[in-house]
Amino acid sequence: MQKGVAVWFTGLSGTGKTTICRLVEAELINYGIRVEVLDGDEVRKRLTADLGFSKEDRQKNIERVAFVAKLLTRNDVIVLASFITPYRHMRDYCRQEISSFIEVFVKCSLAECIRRDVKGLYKKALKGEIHGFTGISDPFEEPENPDIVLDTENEAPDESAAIIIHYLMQHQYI
Ligand code: GGZ
Repeated sequence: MQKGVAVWFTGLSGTGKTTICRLVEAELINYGIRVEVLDGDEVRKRLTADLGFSKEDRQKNIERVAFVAKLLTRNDVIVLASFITPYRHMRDYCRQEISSFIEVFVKCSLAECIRRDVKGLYKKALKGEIHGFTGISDPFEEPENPDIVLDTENEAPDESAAIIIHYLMQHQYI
């Protein structure tokens, strides 16, 4: 048995949201659980390709994804959503829309994200080549009361994934 829930990973670019989601997904598939990943990078190429990174567009992006997550979770799919979701009001909106919702703060210092800079986006943002980049020239409001905090500066991705799996088991979603 499984119970639908949206596990919503929020955090800066480069904190490890996508990596952790994919590890959790693989583990759940192993257990024979129905799971879908909604990831910013992929969703923005398809469902929200018309949107940019202004506050309004980010809001629309999250609203559309929350709608999809709501449909899936009410059909008892486990949804792993990985979006920066930089504003508190956006995350509160998701919590209201999706009746079963777990907020996961993927925590990592800006300095470490800049050091990692996997996609070279921070370098560009720091040079002013990308405007409104979260953490550099756009805000990220840290969650005040997340259900789970993953400290990816000090945890390996598989440890973070194990925390999520443990939480889902403990709360009888899986
Ligand atoms: C933040 C940006 C930006 C700007 C492009 N600001 O590390 P990534 O590359 O793969 O993840 C980031 C992704 C963020 O999309 P989201 O849908 O998660 O954002 S939001 O929740 O705010 O709607 C990053 C890339 O897109 N990216 N430009 N200006 N991230």
